[in-house]
Amino acid sequence: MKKVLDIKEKLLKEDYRKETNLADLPVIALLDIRESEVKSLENFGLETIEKLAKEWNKHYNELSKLFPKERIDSWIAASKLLLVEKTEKITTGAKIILAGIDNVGKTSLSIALKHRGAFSLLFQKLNALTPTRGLLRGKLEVFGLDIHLHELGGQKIYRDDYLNNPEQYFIGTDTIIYVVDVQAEDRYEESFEYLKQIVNVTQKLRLDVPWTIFFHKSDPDFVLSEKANSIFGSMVQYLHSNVPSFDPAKGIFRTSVHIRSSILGAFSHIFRNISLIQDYIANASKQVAETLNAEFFGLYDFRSNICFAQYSKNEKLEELSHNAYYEAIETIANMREPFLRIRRYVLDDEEKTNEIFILRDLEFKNERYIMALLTSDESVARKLDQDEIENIINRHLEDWIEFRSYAKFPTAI
Ligand SMILES: Nc1nc2c(ncn2[C@@H]2O[C@H](COP(=O)(O)OP(=O)(O)OP(=O)(O)O)[C@@H](O)[C@H]2O)c(=O)[nH]1
Ligand SMILES: [Mg+2]
Repeated sequence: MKKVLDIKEKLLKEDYRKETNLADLPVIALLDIRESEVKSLENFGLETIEKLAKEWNKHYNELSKLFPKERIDSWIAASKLLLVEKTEKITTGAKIILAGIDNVGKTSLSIALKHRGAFSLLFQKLNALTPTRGLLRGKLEVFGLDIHLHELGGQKIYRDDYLNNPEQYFIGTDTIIYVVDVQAEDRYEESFEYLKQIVNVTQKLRLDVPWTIFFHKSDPDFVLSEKANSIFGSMVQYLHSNVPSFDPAKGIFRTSVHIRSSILGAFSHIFRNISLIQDYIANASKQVAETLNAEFFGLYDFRSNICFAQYSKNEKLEELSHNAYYEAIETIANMREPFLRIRRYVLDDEEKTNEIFILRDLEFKNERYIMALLTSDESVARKLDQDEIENIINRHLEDWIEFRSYAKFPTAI
């Protein structure tokens, strides 16, 4: 019972919170929606919570021409959450496809993401890799939501099968990651060709899901040639013109197994992107950061390392924090024991800011998370012994942690 009241408070304007028939409420009842926006939804026949929750996908493309997708997604998520008790099966988890020609580093990416322990051990694993034979399924659990990672082994003998029987591989996917090896100059053309072929089959399946492209093996000392720049530019342009939900501003990542934060950052971004309650979580994370006077706040899933809730003042601090997170969990010998790590950094900015990085484990509702904070406020670091931090996070994120398994809903095709 409590749950429903919480949802109403979080999602509905005050006047509507006492209503019991949530399905028939007009969309204006949603907390974060304006009258002009409601008019447009009505024009598409999405005038009630139920209609919005169930029929949004018919009008998503037109709507996204009128409003930022983040706003539309948050209305959809809100309306679905409001129907939670009425819907039989809400969560099915999410499916991510990892594609690209052979040897670009797909298997390495998923291993690096999940790796715990010494960095040198990671390279032992990666050096011993053999080509993936056909489809390789992996499962990550992120905030109680199952993420199915489907890796399509990239050798030519397997590719034809995906292209000839795409429905067996692509149906039901929530997002596609295409991996390119920036160091394999002699294979750029082949990589581009395969990208076009996959775009083509997904179009035939009318699968309009977000795409991400990883320019992988962007090792620290690697410099892109002119040829690389030009052909990668064409790939991005191609995706932009042919995949409506590819966003060049958000969908491109340079990754390398030598820069752990690049992988963690990219996967965390993708995960947050397919989660329909991302806006709420981003907001709540920002509030936590503000309350704690922190420049970065992140809540990492204990098992997958994915940073589900995050606020960062800028990208540089995000990178610093993700790197510090990996560095720390590599040295924590016994993850079962409670732990607290504090490290100081002097930032390379004009003021040479002193930042304190704090990492500790937290438990909410019997699940374990790892929290990272970056702050220049000494008093925050000193307050750590108390349960102050846990309380603050609890206050802002509790409901979303509780609703975490509703983060993704089956999207009808
Ligand atoms: N320099 C560098 N090498 C990498 C990186 N990531 C992976 N590799 C190497 O690239 C090679 C191929 O990696 P895999 O992960 O097996 O490639 P794959 O895409 O899974 O290949 P298939 O399974 O055949 O499709 C391995 O020798 C890795 O060590 C990286 O970021 N930088
Ligand atoms: Mg592989």
